[in-house]
Amino acid sequence: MVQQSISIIRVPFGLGAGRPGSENGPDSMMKFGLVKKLEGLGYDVRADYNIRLPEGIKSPPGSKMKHIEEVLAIAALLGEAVYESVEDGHIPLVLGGDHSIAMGSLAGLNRHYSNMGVIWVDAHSDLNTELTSPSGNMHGISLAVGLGLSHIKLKQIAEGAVPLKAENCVIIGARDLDRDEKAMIRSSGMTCYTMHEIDRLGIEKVVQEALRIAGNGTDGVHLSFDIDSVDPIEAPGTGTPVRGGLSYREAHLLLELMSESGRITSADFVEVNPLLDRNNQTSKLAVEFIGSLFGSRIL
Ligand code: NNH
Ligand code: MN
Ligand code: MN
Ligand code: MN
Repeated sequence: MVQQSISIIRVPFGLGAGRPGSENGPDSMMKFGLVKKLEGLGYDVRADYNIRLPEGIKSPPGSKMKHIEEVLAIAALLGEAVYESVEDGHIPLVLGGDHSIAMGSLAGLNRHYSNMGVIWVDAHSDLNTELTSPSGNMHGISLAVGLGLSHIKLKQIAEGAVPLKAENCVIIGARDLDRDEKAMIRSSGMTCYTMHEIDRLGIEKVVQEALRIAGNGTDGVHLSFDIDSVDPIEAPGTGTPVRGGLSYREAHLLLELMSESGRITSADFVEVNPLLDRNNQTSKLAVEFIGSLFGSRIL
């Protein structure tokens, strides 16, 4: 991290997911000491953004993608907030909410950075489109929107935003991909480190490669961290848990290596669902992991 001030942007929105609860993620992470943790690491922390759905926005019933109007309205507001905070010289830290909100982060950041890399840490690839989505849930299409593969374009969320370059996008932790998503990964030219590659190469090598790919010729690297990347044994409080995920130690090291690299310029932490959690362990884990990203060390 190059800058010293963090702007926490809360997005209590969960309509992009298939089950309710992730809208309580931001409050829960705040409640378990996020601000104190970041201040303890020496950052100046502002938490003045709370992105809420304006009155009267409601998708017509029966549309294939559920709550599309709500998702796009939130994304536009979040895009503004992210853009403003990064222009003001702060590091945007976006707390979800379900992963559909990443469309807003990507669109807003795109107005500031001319060529941004993205590291997407997730059990899923979020590369469906309105044509391929098996669920109709908007959180399953957000990376496709970022890459310009959907009918929904970043520029309709934030004026002037351009699609990400696939060659600077990396997925880490994938283990539940839909058929059309697999085809999308192959044809787009992006890099995807599945759990299989992590098992074989080791997380350290994977993260170093990811940072190199996302950082190659880019002027910023956004980390979009879906908590369902972590094994459900450690992170049960999430809407679409998939076994065989990142261990506590792997996720921890991944975030420490990102911190050490100094390359990460913004981040999302999404899909924490307090309603599905056990003893708030997932919220507490997310706070701890955010600490690792921002430089918390054992010694
Ligand atoms: N691929 C599935 C879909 O499109 C699941 C997506 N769910 C997620 N993504 N949690 O991270 O609905
Ligand atoms: Mn996701
Ligand atoms: Mn996921
Ligand atoms: Mn460590």
